[in-house]
Amino acid sequence: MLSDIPSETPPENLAALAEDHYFAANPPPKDLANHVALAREFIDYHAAAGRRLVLVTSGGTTVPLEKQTVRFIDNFSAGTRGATSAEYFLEAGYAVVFLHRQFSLLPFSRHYSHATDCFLDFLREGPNGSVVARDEDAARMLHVLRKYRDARDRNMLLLLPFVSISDYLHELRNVAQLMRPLGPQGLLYLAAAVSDFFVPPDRMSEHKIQSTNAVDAFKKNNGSSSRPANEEEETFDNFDSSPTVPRSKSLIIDLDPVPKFLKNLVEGWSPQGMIVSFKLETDPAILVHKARYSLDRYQHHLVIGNLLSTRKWEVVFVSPGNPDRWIRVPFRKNGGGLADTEKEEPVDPKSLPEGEPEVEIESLIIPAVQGLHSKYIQTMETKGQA
Ligand code: PAZ
Repeated sequence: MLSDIPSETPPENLAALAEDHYFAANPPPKDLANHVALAREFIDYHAAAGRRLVLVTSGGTTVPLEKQTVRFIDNFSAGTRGATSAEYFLEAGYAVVFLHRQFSLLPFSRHYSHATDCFLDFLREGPNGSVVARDEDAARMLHVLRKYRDARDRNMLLLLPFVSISDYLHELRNVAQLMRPLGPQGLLYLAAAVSDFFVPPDRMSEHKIQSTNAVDAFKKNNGSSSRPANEEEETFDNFDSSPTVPRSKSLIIDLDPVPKFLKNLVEGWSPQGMIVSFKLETDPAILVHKARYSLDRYQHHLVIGNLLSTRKWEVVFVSPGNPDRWIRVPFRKNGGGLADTEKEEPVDPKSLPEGEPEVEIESLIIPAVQGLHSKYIQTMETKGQA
């Protein structure tokens, strides 16, 4: 537990101690060794080719409530940002490690895996019992298929799934450390929606949390009956006169904060790679402030701020020594006129047109990140650190 760390510990040792405590207490995912082997081979292959490589994290992390997990806390992220960004990074020539929430959106297949875009809707029966793409969808599907095949055939994309917050952190730490030989050619693009709270293992129930007191009575009676030994006991629901209706329990969940490992990532796991984090907020008034605060606190290279309601329309780049830079897809306002894409404050969500933007904002974000990455590599080379 973090509370075990002695209070007199010097601040510079706190991050390392918190890391040791967390990773010792929270077991790694069962596939970690396999994922590490795959990632090592992939990274070494691209490092030997002198290619840029990006780790894209994507999707939400779960917070299990039980060790044998039946219930967990989750968040909204479908992995759209991560899966879409991965495609544009591939287009820009990067090799991509795609660390994603299991069953969230994947590069390429994302075009056909949504409930609204079921792949079956794009198919029709062809001649002699065959199945072919519908004529109106064939050209686009062929375009996506070619890009997918190219990425696969040239070994440019490695998919690594995670589920829980601790799986994610174990995977992130290992992959980031494996990226060290890439030096500044390595880019970490952290778009996953990572939980800020979790149930520490020493407070986590082994078995499914019970919703009634029936099992307590059963255990008290040494397994002979679920009825209370004494009818006076408050084991049964007092709104029901029948003594066979167990009392329903309320559930109070006490969550600890997840340690912030961005400092460890920047200073220890991947000290030469360029690190881009995302900051999600819902209140436009605090977005830029929170992004700037994160940058100052962790001393990394870029924070991309976005608001839940407008994240497909605009983001803000916050980086050291630069003015905030808003990146926006061009759009016509609800009222009709073309919106000011240069505006230096969040758009009013009410002014946005209905539905999805015509341009994917990642097609603007990735070239901008690539430009900053080029500058970063140059600076590191000048400093003699590449
Ligand atoms: O997965 P998605 O496309 O629906 O959402 C993307 C996002 C909002 C999770 C991402 O852009 C982001 O902000 N990630 C970091 C979230 C955070 O502050 O932890």
